Amino acid sequence: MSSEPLTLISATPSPFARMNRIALQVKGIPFELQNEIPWESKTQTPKYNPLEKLPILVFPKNDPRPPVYESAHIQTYIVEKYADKGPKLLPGDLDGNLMAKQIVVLSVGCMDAMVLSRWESRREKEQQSQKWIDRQSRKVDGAMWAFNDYVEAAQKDGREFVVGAELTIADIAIVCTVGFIDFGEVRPGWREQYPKLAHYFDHLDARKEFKETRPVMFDLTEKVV
Ligand SMILES: N[C@@H](CCC(=O)N[C@@H](CS)C(=O)NCC(=O)O)C(=O)O
Repeated sequence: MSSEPLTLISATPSPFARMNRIALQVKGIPFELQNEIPWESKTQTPKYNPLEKLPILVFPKNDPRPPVYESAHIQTYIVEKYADKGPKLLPGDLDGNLMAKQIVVLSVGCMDAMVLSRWESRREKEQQSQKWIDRQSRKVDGAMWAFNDYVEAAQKDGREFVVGAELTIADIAIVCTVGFIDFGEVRPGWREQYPKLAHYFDHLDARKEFKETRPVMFDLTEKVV
C-alpha cells in the first residue's frame, strides 16, 4: 500500500459519502476529498465507476488497487483492509459484524429511496408517478421504524450504540441517514414520533467527525430528468 493519501470522490450533500468520510476520519486514514456533482457532464465518476455514482474511493497513482465504489462496500473495505488502524468500527464477533453490515444495507436502502423519490418529484408534474413516490416513502418510514427499534433495544440493554459496546459502521449509517432526513426535511415530525432515536442521533451527531461532515447543498445547473 502506498503512503500517499487516498481520494474520496464525494458530493457535499451526499449522506452516502458522509458515512465513508466519517469512517476514514475516525480511523485516522489520510485522504483527500474531491467534491463533485455526479449528475453534471464534467463529473469524473464514469472514469472510476461504471455505475457513474459516488462515493468512490480512489488510490494514489503508484498504488495498483482499483477504485472501490458503493458506500456500503467502501465501509466494508475500510474496516477490513484497515482493521489494524484506529477503532475497529465493528463489534468483532461474526454475528455482530454481520448485524452491523445489515444496518448499513438498511440505511443505504433508505437513502436510495429518498434519492429516487427526490428525482421523481423533479420531473414535470404530469410525468410524476405518485404511486412510485409513495412506494419510496414507505421504505423511508420502514427504515425509520427499524432504526428506532434498534436504538430502543440497545437502550434497554444499557448500550449507547446499536451493535456491541462501541461505535460501529451501523451507528455511522443510522446517523447519516437520519441526518439526511432531518437536513432535507423529509419527515418534519420525526423527532416527536421517535424521541429515543432523536436523542441517540443528537448525541452522536455532536461528535467531531459527524459535525465536520454534515450535509451542505449544491446547485444543480444541468437538467437530469
Ligand atoms: N447505492 C449507492 C448510491 C450512491 C448515490 O446515489 N450517489 C449519488 C450522489 S449522492 C450519485 O452519484 N448519483 C448519480 C447517479 O445516480 O447517476 C451507494 O451507496 O453508493
